[in-house]
Amino acid sequence: MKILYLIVLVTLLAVSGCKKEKKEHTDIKKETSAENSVKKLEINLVAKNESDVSGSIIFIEEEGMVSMEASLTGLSEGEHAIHIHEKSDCSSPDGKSAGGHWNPTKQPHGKWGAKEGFHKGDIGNIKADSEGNASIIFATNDWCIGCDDKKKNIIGRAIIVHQGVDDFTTQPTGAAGSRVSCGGIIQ
Ligand SMILES: [Cu+2]
Ligand SMILES: [Zn+2]
Repeated sequence: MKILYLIVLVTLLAVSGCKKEKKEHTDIKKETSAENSVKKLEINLVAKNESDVSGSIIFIEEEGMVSMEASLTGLSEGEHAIHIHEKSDCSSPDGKSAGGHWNPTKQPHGKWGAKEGFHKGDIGNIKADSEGNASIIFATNDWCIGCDDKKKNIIGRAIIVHQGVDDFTTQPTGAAGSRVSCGGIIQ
């Protein structure tokens, strides 16, 4: 009997051994680089209030920082306010369809970074040369491109460029005058 048991045992081991060999190894490590992906968004600005001001802006989000690189043409020489406004609606001829300054944190209007407060859309002023060209590079970790934080997400807002200069004190607009260019921040 002992011998029979031994034969059965050896046979069972041999069969299970064969099965194990046939089993494929699928535990290859999966790459998890998706979380570190770079988000990029390019928008175009269109002229408003019968101006000639147009341009393009590239937003890039990388490792929690959003950078904005804007280049504009058709401006009058000198400084012009540039803000993020509430709505990505540039349909009205005066650009007022974009609403007021984007201000999700209910702060007073001001200069970016001011301790008295500032809107999340208070980018500031850009300076146009004698040819009417202007460019600006701006970066902040207070924005995001399409995240769940409503106080940071710039998607659904608009970039507005004004004829006048932002004085950083007049509430709630900075007394920047009419809107000469508008671009919806949409994907
Ligand atoms: Cu504005
Ligand atoms: Zn403002």
